[in-house]
Amino acid sequence: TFAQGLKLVERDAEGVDCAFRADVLEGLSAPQKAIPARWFYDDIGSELFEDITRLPEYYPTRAETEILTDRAQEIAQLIGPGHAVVEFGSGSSVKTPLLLSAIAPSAYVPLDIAGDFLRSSSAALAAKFPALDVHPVEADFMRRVELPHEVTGLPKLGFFPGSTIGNMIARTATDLLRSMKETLGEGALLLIGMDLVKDHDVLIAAYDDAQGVTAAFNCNLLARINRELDADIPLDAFAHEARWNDTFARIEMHLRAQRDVSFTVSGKPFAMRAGETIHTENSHKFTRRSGHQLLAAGGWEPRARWTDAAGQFSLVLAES
Ligand code: AVI
Repeated sequence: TFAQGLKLVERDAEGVDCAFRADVLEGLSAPQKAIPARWFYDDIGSELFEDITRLPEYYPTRAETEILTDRAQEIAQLIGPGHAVVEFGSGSSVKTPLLLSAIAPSAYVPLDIAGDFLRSSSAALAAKFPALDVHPVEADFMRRVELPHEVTGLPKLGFFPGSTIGNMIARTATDLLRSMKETLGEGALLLIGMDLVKDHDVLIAAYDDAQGVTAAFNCNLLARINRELDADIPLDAFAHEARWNDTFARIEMHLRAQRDVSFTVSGKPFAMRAGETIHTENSHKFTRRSGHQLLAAGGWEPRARWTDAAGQFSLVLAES
């Protein structure tokens, strides 16, 4: 069965997402301009991200899918049947079915802020698993989320694949892991993807692909600001950039101004110098140790860990 999602995103009288506007205005006012990466994912951004996952250079999705395929039995044995699987994000058309077929859950609850994408991907999944109760919730999962009453009493498995945890700085990641624990309740399990530190050229290529899909994904953030926040940012004045930051063990994405540029967002004026950047994403890469330290800081104890054959990506099962 497929329940229509609950709507939990706060909008003003004109339908503007208040948190989006606040983050953009604050981020563009900082000395190093920066906008949180979660705002990439409107419907267009979510589709572009799906395209990224199919790129030859973007190894994480293939590596994680390989783990879920090759280790399905082992994973299922450790988790057991009958869980409510709570996915933090809309779910991928490949990874989610792999997990659901492996572990025979009772219910599936995807949480996401991109409402239309959430509803269409949930409907597709419900069609694939007709016996499964699917309860999508449109919500910002960075905060504690009230789960639908239908899954009360079921054991909970949080699923957070894709190394999305790597898109947060340590403090935010820790806060998220703690709110996941609150959302899921005592005794819950968490299956989480964590991308690994590796050769920098491999990393840079994964975030600056030859076809320019990642560039389009990055630039869509500016287009989204223009569409939703009454802004006039000249898109042709910005170029995509991916760089490795060794101090923080992360790939950074920026939008670099190609010339001096000025624009307004929601009536507020902004100016940028040629060469100045808007920092749009961090994608932290982990070692076994740094991954486990982060989980522990968020209140989760690692129980098992798998990597793909090439050792590019890890999937960790943790217990609260
Ligand atoms: C969703 N997240 C884990 C992706 C990543 O690899 O950090 C987002 C992404 N950004 C550029 N390419 C993919």
